[in-house]
Amino acid sequence: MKTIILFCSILVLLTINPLKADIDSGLVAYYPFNGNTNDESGNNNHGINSGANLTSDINGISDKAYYFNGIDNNINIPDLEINDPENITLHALIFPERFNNESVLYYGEGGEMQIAIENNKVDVRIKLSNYVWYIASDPNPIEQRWYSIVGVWQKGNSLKLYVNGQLEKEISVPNLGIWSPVGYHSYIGDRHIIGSNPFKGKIDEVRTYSRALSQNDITQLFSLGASYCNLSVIPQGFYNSLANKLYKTDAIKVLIRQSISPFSIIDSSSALIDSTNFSGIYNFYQVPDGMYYIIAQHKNCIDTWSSTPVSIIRDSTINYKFTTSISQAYADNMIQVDNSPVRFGIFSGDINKNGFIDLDDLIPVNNDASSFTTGENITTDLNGDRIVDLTDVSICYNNASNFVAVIRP
Ligand SMILES: [Ca+2]
Ligand SMILES: [Ca+2]
Ligand SMILES: [Ca+2]
Ligand SMILES: [Ca+2]
Repeated sequence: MKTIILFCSILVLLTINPLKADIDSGLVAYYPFNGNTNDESGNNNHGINSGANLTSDINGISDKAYYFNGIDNNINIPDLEINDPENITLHALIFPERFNNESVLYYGEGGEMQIAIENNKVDVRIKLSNYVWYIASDPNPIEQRWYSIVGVWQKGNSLKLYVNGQLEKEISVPNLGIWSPVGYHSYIGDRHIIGSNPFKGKIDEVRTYSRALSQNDITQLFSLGASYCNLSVIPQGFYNSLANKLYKTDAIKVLIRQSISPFSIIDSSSALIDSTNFSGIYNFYQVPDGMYYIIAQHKNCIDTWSSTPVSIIRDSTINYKFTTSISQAYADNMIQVDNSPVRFGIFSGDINKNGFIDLDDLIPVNNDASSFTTGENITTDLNGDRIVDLTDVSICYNNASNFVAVIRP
């Protein structure tokens, strides 16, 4: 018996440890900000703090991240040497409060590479030996909330930017080494010219690597300490009951709300819903283990609450399908969109998002149909076929006739 237990323990160790080893391999410096600016990679690249204050982290735990005032705060790393750099990865968790000319993380010893925010967009940039900066910038604007940002440079290959675990931008780079300044220091929250690009907001979990992290590694980094939701939902109008799939994919936002009055919003996350299995993967960082309502939000649908509170636990995944049964929605507030297979959708037609589908929604749909409005992502295009016409009017009219509205606890 003892042998079996020992064998099982070894098996468990073998299966858990490789995961951890992956995201630690090639680590040059790691600042988890556990109450100080120490490098916990074992390489003694400790940071010197100039004015940044300890603050709460992504999980709301005090003194586990640093706040930078956007004027003169920074953390200086005097000797952050990445030897023989041909592959570099920079990572940080950030909560920006300002969106222009911010330097999140500046690697400046033996080269210049940076995570920055400029013109409302986060980017990773690198200066190569031809003195040219190469910049991979997120196409989407950044907002005032937590993000996981990863920049990966592979010499002669690519510069990639990952936001919240997803590859958002990739550019190709010439086969040149990184520009090598002498005597530059590295900084968290600014650049080597102090005060030139001070960051305003929170920074945490800073990591630098002497290797190019894979998508798999980056998914793991993004997942540390999060809880996940695999949610399936169908926006009524988008469903094609002949093809048994959506006309097009679209973004669904998920809100996590307290299970008791006043049902405060604890966290939210957006993802694209797959057009054939109707599911999206959501990560939540700010949700303590417990029971919560899950709310599906779409740009022109009725917000739909889960039938009951659902258990959410850190480092685990919950699966929730609004699509399989009408009773998955609070007060059965959905509509059947297919008989074969049986599927349910959230009501389409709340154009002004006030919680009711009525004449105030029908009028703009009707107006856009009269003027033959076409294009991507039009709010009045209820079935997502890029044209506003009678089909959209009839979806809205039917739901308005039935006085469809948000039903919630
Ligand atoms: Ca931390
Ligand atoms: Ca069907
Ligand atoms: Ca409305
Ligand atoms: Ca349409």
